[in-house]
Amino acid sequence: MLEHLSEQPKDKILSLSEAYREDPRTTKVDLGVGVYKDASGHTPVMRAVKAAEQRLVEQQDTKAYTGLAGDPQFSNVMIKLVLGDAVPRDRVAAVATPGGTGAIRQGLELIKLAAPDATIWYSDPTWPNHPSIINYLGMKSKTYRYFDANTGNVNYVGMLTDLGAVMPGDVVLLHGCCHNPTGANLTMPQWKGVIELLQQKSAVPFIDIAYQGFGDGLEKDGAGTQAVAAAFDNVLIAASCSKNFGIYRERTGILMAVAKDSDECKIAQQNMAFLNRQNFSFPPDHGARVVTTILTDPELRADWQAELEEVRLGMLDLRAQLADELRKRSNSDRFDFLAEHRGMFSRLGTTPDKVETLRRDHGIYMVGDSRMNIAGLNADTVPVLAQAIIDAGI
Ligand code: PLP
Ligand code: TYF
Repeated sequence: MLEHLSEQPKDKILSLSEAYREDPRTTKVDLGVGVYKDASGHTPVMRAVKAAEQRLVEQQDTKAYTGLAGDPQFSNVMIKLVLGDAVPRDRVAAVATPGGTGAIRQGLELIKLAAPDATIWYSDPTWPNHPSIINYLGMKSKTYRYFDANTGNVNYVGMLTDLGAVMPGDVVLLHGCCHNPTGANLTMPQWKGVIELLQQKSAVPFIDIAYQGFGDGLEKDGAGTQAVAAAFDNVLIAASCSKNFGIYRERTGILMAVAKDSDECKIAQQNMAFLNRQNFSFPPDHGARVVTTILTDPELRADWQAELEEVRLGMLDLRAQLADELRKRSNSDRFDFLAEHRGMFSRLGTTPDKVETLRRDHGIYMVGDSRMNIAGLNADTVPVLAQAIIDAGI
């Protein structure tokens, strides 16, 4: 049987980490995989997470199965965190999933059950796992333009033009905030424009929100998602706790489905639990319980928010430093967009050739599409990167 297998395409982002590890240069800089790192290059366990885990060790008295949808309290706190009061609770179905990726996968499978012929529209570019999972599931897809490499901004006109071809019932995948890989995001007026267009088209929005709290703060980062959730009968939302709680390996995420009323919500909930049962049965619990513990305890919650804010402001500071160094060294403002971008990533907007030059000549590792993880920088490496960008003729 196994002799019939052929090699599968590798994940380019994860392969880059391997290449980085094998590079013997001590001056190398890792701007690859999207994991938050502090100034010393370490990915810490957040204080509130440690405290919540400590509490669980002491107080948890069973590891018996939860439910197929995970712990209902996790759903409650996450719906509140991501959707605020945008939609009445009895219109939101939710299941815990293995990470945000699990939520995307379960959301796509829900679409397959409900609307197998729907086309899934995703941004060009997007996180490579979007098309990878969509194609693996054999679903129809199309792309819409999103990024203008000349300005480093959202290509809003191109986006609306392409989404003008959406057919009724098609699904449009949007990044809730901190667009991966570009770092360029919709403004609130632009979100409103997209909402109006998708309403006219009778489309179903599907929001992937994996970086809430990494851009403009927890509330502002949720604003686009909330505006969408409030504006449609049906919306899917895949939320990840990997980044904003720093619990990457715990595999903590949630799929939410906004239904038009509570009856529709019940059937969606039942289908989502069914899909969990088909794919992995009960979702992982530890990370979800840590998140619930933090969000329901005022002290832990305040400490988590404070640390998340430190992380966010640290990345903004690195962005400002990098834009500043590049302004000085290039005698131009053409890299100013780096300070405008939000989240972990920015797309520099250069060719794979130049990305390779940065790696070969300077030991700077970024993804081939010139995506950089800003959190991979520190005060010492910012000027090194800036000079390397100039030396490489970018
Ligand atoms: N969506 C995007 C855009 C991401 O960048 C990530 C990051 O890993 C995810 C979803 C899901 O992450 P995870 O499955 O680790 O929670
Ligand atoms: O885009 C990133 O770097 C993160 C981490 O298959 C990641 O989202 C990268 C690749 C992957 C899973 C997660």
